[in-house]
Amino acid sequence: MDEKRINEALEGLKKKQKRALSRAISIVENHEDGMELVLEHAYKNMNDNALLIGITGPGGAGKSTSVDKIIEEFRKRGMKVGVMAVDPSSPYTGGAFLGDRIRMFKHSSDDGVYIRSFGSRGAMGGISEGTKNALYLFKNFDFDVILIESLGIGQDETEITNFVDVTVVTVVPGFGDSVQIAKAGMQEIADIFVINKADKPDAQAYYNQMKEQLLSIPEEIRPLLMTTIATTGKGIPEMVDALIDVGNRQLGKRAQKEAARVRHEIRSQAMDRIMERIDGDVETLAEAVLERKMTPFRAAQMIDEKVDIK
Ligand SMILES: Nc1nc2c(ncn2[C@@H]2O[C@H](COP(=O)(O)OP(=O)(O)OP(=O)(O)O)[C@@H](O)[C@H]2O)c(=O)[nH]1
Ligand SMILES: [Mg+2]
Repeated sequence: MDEKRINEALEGLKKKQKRALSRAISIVENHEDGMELVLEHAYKNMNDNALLIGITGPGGAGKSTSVDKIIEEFRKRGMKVGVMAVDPSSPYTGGAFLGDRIRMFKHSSDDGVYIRSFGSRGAMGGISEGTKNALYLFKNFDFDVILIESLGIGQDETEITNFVDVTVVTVVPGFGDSVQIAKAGMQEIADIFVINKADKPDAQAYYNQMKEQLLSIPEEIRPLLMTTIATTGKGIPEMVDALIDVGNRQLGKRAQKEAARVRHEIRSQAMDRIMERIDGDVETLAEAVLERKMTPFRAAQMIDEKVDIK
């Protein structure tokens, strides 16, 4: 283990140095030696000061462009911003990566902003283990806001909602009709719906349709509906007002949400480990089941017995 590297990272984290944050994230993301030490430190020293905002939505909706403008708006208000950009792994949106770099460069001279891109590593647009762990690291710093951009449209793909106080779903005019949006479960995860690219000609019609659709949701849990033109920044100050407003209202739900999430996280990580252990047996048993030599029920029982022994 490169103890020097680990110790430097830990010392740097204590002093809240951005360089140490970058290094610690790399250690955790790449599963380098010492990862557990870094994680342990990060988890124990997390603070709950930052408002956590998730920005999700389909590819190309303008999430990164919006995040860029949102950063500026928070900075105007004197707030420190951390950004986690979870890159979509789809080759069709490969261009976004360069975009992120250019944006990063723009804010790189500002000490109140820290931006880091993450590969989603095939996690179905969901949030990878490395990204989750990086969030613990971000929470060791003194950000007032942490923004997490991730690709996703449905409930399955937007696990991120479990980690944030406010979830924004960014859509664009023409992105599906209201039925498709309802089917994707987007209304359930969104605290705020943002129709970006409001400069498009069909934006008003799309807004009206969405507004109507949202009326079917009880008012207490109905997501806000807003429009923005991220490229010009139109609607961004209003969006930031709403983020702060909704965020403050959601703070009371944090403890309950965290308890549910921690249970889910332990379960899902344990599941992954168990899955890895039983994969070979599943293969072998599947053959026996396919040859009608055994029921799937019995196969599962056998695996259960085996896992039990260890
Ligand atoms: N006309 C118009 N174009 C926009 C607007 N916002 C963003 N765009 C453009 O849409 C394209 C995609 O923007 P991004 O911000 O990269 O979108 P994204 O949602 O982050 O995309 P992924 O990260 O690939 O999922 C870019 O060419 C932007 O310039 C807008 O309000 N109006
Ligand atoms: Mg993007």
